[in-house]
Amino acid sequence: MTARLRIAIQKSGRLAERSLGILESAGFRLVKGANELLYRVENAPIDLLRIRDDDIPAFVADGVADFGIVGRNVLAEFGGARAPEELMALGFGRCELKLAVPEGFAYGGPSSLAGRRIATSYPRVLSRFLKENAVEADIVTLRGAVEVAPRLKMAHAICDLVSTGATLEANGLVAVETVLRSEAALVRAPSVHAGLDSVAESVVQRIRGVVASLGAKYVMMNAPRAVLPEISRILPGADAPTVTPLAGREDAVAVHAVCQESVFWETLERLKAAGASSILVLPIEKMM
Ligand code: PRT
Ligand code: ZN
Repeated sequence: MTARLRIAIQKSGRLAERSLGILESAGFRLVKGANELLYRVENAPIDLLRIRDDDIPAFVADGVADFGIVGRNVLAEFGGARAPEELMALGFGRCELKLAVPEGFAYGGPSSLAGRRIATSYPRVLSRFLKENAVEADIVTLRGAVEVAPRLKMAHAICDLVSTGATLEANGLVAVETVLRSEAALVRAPSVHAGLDSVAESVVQRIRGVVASLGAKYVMMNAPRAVLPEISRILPGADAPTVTPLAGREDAVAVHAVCQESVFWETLERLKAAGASSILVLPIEKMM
């Protein structure tokens, strides 16, 4: 039996679908295995281990999986020297770990939390934050429903993940500090299984390509030579554009550029105002 690379992803939850999606966009064709735990990639020697997100750092740190896709918040809580190496942020699952207090709490900075009780599912990250701010407070560790702790008089404040802020608002809480900014990340084991180095390399290259191409656009236009510097300044997140002559036109050129950031209508209007014409914005399917 030939060795197979293992990638640990969340089985179900907020990261599950996008994790599968990124691997599919990277050209890996997934088929369900004999059990729910395992998906196989049919066109490469790779298996996906579908587990709880909290278990992913340990699976990768212990080398049970070679790679993992997991929220930076979970990695930070796993913490310490054992935490697997983060290779790249993946651009989804964005959220922030925030300290929040009930409306009406007179908050004047972290020192306002001294001697108070704070409920969280992230005791290690929170205790690091408190230490950095030289605040001594009690941490109450809860698995879930952290946002109700103040109302139940279990805690004076909470430290929890926030994305839209609706949960805080519904519970009469106000965010006062950002402890950690998080998104899904690709992590790697200290060493990959023997004989799988080239497969591992291609996983990393392809995922890098997918992530880079996600927000990127290919922009083409014609423009007078004289305004090239201004056009380069307007193009969002572009390297030096490719400039080619236009047949029969001495004064004008064609400009092609890969823009790493979103290209908005406002950008097109500014390009037009600068003198560009025939502006086209195209999606990029693959990039390496
Ligand atoms: O079963 P398993 O253990 O795998 O899943 P889980 O229930 O532990 O995690 P899941 O699926 O809820 O979240 C997985 C990851 O998604 C988290 O570890 C984060 O990295 C990321 N993520 C992004 C979030 C949120 N946004 C988020 N809003 N995780 C949780 N929330 C919760 C938050 O805890 C709070 O209860 O949503 C609520 C707040 O949301 P808003 O929109 O009201 O602010
Ligand atoms: Zn979890």
